[in-house]
Amino acid sequence: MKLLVIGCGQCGGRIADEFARLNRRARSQRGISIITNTIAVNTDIADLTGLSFIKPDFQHRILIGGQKTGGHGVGKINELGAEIVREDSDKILEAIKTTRHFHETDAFLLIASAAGGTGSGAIPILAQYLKERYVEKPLYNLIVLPFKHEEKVEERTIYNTATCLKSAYLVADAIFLIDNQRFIRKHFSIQDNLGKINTQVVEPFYNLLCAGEEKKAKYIGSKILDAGDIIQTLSGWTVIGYGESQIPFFKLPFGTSSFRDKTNETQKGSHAMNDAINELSLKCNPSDAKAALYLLTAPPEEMNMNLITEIGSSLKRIATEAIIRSGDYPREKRSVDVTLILSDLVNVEKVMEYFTKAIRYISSYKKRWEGIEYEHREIEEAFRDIPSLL
Ligand SMILES: Nc1nc2c(ncn2[C@@H]2O[C@H](COP(=O)(O)OP(=O)(O)OP(=O)(O)O)[C@@H](O)[C@H]2O)c(=O)[nH]1
Ligand SMILES: [Mg+2]
Repeated sequence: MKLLVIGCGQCGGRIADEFARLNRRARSQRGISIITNTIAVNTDIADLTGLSFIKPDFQHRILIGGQKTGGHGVGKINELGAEIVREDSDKILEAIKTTRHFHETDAFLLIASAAGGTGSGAIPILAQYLKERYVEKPLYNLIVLPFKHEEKVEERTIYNTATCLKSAYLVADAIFLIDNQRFIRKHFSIQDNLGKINTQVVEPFYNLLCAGEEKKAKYIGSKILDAGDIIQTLSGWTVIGYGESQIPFFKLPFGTSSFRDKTNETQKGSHAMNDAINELSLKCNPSDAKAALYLLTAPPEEMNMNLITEIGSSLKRIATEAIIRSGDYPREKRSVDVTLILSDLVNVEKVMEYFTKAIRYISSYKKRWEGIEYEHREIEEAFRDIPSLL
């Protein structure tokens, strides 16, 4: 599957940059291309300059709202992010149109954080413009949810997140939800953490996108997972995860023939599946998914029906309501890997929490504002009654 990737704002741009890196890796390791173009859009010139893999020209690193923000971002006001992208959308649409292999694009992937200003405001507006213009092309969002500590200290965090999620849901075909908090590793600085989180966020997409683009016969599975399967699966709130089970380097020559080894073999599969479930990009209940997809990647000699069946049934046991699609991708590597997508989630607790908290925030904000207006009126009245010396 080939994506056209657009990152909005700082977080969106950096994750898009990781996708550009992934594409390079696919080209150099596997000789295939999984991305038709990667673009970063931002109101902040420094953020655009700091990227590494996205081409460093104005068609790929697009500065918007230059006059309004002086190139320094919108300071967490996502309404301003939305307004700026409305005014400057021509630049972005033009860059998309001139993509060299645009016709090969299977879907758009737009990326942003929900809590910031630029990306949070820009993503739904841009999605809407693209949907109107390219009616037939699936359009997905990848939205990063804030860390817990940000929800506590910054008032706009909840409000931005809720408005971004609602607006994105109204336009995008599916939304990958990524919870920053799930990826926190202690002992790393924030900057280190962000870089590592971004790498982990894109990793599950590697095999998933490569599988259907593979050209060499020996890497083509018995059940190919291609763009059609992915597009049929993706809808509404979606999470993604990746798990692996290492294979020991040295195996006894008659290893796989005994009963015990056969059991170990299938256990490797369910171990990788459990790992993928534990590593899902947002905590959710698998039984809330109406669609699911898994891709098994393993060395050709490890790939067999036992393994595939075991993985399928371990998913069916927990994603009880889901239509499950699957594929296998034989690669030379010393591990059994599972990429997992749960989609069309009917209930996402975390999203509901944001909506509830945002409603509370809006009503308390209104009350506070009415209070301030009242006090302001009193001051103005008193001010009028004081004699002036002028
Ligand atoms: N995973 C991840 N999260 C990030 C990254 N950079 C920022 N964030 C998160 O994104 C949110 C802040 O949004 P930004 O993307 O910085 O904001 P922006 O879209 O550039 O908007 P403004 O700076 O307000 O104009 C916070 O929740 C951060 O924790 C990143 O590189 N990776
Ligand atoms: Mg910014």
